[in-house]
Amino acid sequence: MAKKDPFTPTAADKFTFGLWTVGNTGRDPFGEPTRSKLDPARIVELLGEVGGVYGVNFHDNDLIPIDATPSEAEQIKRDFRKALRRTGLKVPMATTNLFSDPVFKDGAFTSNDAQVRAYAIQKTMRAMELGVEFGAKIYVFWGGREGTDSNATKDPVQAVRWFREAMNFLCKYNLDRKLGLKFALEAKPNEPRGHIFAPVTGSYLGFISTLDHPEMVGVNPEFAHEQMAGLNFPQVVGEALEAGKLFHVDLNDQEPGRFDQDLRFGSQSYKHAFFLVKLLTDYKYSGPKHFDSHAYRTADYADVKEFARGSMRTYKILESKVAKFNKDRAIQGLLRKIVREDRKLAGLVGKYSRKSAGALLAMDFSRRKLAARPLPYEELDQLAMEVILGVR
Ligand code: GLT
Ligand code: MN
Ligand code: MN
Repeated sequence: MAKKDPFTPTAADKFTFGLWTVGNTGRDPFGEPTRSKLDPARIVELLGEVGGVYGVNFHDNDLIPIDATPSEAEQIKRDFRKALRRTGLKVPMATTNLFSDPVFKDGAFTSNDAQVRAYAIQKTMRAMELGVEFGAKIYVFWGGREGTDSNATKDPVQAVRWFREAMNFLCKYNLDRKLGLKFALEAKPNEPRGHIFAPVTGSYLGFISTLDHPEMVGVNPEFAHEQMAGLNFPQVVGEALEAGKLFHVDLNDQEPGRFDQDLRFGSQSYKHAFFLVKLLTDYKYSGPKHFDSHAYRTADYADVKEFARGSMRTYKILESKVAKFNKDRAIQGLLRKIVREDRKLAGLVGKYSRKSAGALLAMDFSRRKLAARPLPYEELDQLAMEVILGVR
C-alpha cells in the first residue's frame, strides 16, 4: 500500500530535519524533558526508519557537546558518519549554537563584550569547518540572543555594525578556506530575548546589500517566526524569492499570539501552508525544505516518527492540491479575468524616458470605469478553499 500512496516522500523532495528537532526532548520553560535524550547517530537511525527523508541538519553542539574532549568528538563523528552511510541521509545545512551557553546571555555577534563577540566568530569558524566536513552547503545564522531585554542596555545602531563586522569576517573566511558555503540569515521577532535585532526576514533582505559579499548571503525564513510577528508567510517568502535570496526555508506552524510553538507543518495555518507550497512549486524552489519544528511534549518517540511523517505527508498533500488549483478551469478562468495586462502600457511604464513620462502624463484614465471593473475575489477565494478542503 505504501508504494501506491501518492503522498510518500522521497529523497527528491529534499525534506530535512534537524538533530535538534526530532531529537527535541520536550523540555519547556515550565517542565522537565518528557523524552530521553538520543545521541546523534540514533537520531539519524530514527529518521531512516521514518523513510523518505533527504537529510539531517545540525548545530555544532547538537553533534558535539560544547565540553567534549577531542577523543570524544572523534568517536561521535565516527558514529554519526556511519549512521549517515547506513541510512543514506545527507547533511545539507549546518549552523552554530550561539544561544545556549551562558557566555551568550547578552548575544553573540552583538554582545556588548568584544571578547564574547570574538569568541562567537571563532566558534562559528570552527562550526563551519565541521559542517563542511559532513557535506553542508548552506550555513544558517539564527541570532536568538542577538537583541535586548531593555533598550537601556544596547545601542541598536552599534549592534548592526557589530553584526555586519562578523558577517563580513565570516564571508572572507568562507572564501579564504574555500568552504563554498552559502549563508542564510534567519529572523525572529522575540524569544528567547524580549526583542531580537532583525526581527523579520525583510530586515535581513535590506541588510544583506550592505555586506562586502552580498552574493554569498541570503535568507532562511521560518514560517512560525513571521507568524509570531503577525506577517503573511507566503508574502515574505515571495519577496525573498524575487530577490533571489531564498537559500533555505524553515517549515513549521504557529498560532499568532502564543508562545514559540514550532508546530508540525500545516497543523494550524493550512491556508497559508497551501499558498506557501504553491509559491515554492510555481517558482521551482529547489533547495532543502527543512522542518524546523518539534513534536508535542506529550509525544513518545513512536509519535515523534508520526510527527516527522505527518510533516512530509502534509507537504505532499498540499502539493497535489496545488496541482489541482493550477489545473482547475474555473479558477484559472477567474485568474485570467482579474489579471488585466495592457501591452501598450507595459511599453510605457516598463522603461522611463522623457517621452514615456510625457505620454503617461497626457493619458486619460477613466477612474470610474476602472473602479467598476469586477473583481470576483469572493468567488475565487471560495474555490481556492474548496480545493484546500478537498471537495474540488
Ligand atoms: C532554534 C530556533 C530555530 C533555528 C535553529 C537554527 S535553532 O531551534 O528556534 O528557529 O532555525 O539555529
Ligand atoms: Mn522557531
Ligand atoms: Mn528556524
